Amino acid sequence: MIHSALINVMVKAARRAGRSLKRDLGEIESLQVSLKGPANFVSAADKRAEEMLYTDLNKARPGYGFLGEEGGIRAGSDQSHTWIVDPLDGTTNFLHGIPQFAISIGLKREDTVVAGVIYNPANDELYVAERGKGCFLNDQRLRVAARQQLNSSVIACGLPHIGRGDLALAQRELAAMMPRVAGLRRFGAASLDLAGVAAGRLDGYWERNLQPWDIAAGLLMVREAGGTVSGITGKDDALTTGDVVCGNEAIHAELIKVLKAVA
Ligand code: 2AM
Ligand code: CA
Repeated sequence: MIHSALINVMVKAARRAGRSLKRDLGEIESLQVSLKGPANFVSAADKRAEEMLYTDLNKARPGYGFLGEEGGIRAGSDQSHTWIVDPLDGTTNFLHGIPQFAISIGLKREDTVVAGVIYNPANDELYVAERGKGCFLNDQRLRVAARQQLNSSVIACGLPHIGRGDLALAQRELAAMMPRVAGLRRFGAASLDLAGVAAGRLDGYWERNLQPWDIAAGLLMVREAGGTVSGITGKDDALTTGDVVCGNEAIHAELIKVLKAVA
């Protein structure tokens, strides 16, 4: 599979930062003895990965802006292009040595995400998507699942983090969803949940209160794999609201129906 020069740049950056995270993951277990140790270590690993990504992406495309989870926005001379980067999505998993975390890189041109790369260095799964050119997992073209009914679907979700979000709302959503689906999952890395929907492993996914770096690349992936993505009200505003619902057209519509009824 031959990708564009742009995708090659993104993949190379993701793989280099991924090697760094993978080395750091190996260190985590030896740090578990001290309570504060691992959290500080992870935060350093996270920052190190972001700096690597900034260095590589900036070198390849000087002038593009850069929005990263750790460093915030770094404006570039080119106002129309911005990298949207999460150097470590699924931090809690990483901290616990659970191999469900990823680097997520999106590229926004004007108001549209035009390219995305999501890389899980723990299992070497690499997802790439380019607007109008499809979505791929390790060079295999992806298509969202075809299941039409919730009762045969596996649906992933996100839950409010401690001290944040609307706990009562999340409880109503879970109570409404549980009896309607074949299986409900909570994996803890939004980028990989979106990639999982693109890959047809998950039939659908919803989560609230996410940040652009969690979802920029993944939203494009679901669309390029033929899926439907929106905010929880059904409007095309997931990237700006941080609330996401996705699946194939039918499952997306079913999820919206259930979520709206308890909102
Ligand atoms: P992170 O690991 O990069 O922080 C899981 O529900 C998703 O929410 C992950 O993609 C995670 O990204 C994000 N997340 C984790 N902790 C969060 C917090 N305190 N507030 C908002 N988002 C969070
Ligand atoms: Ca994240």
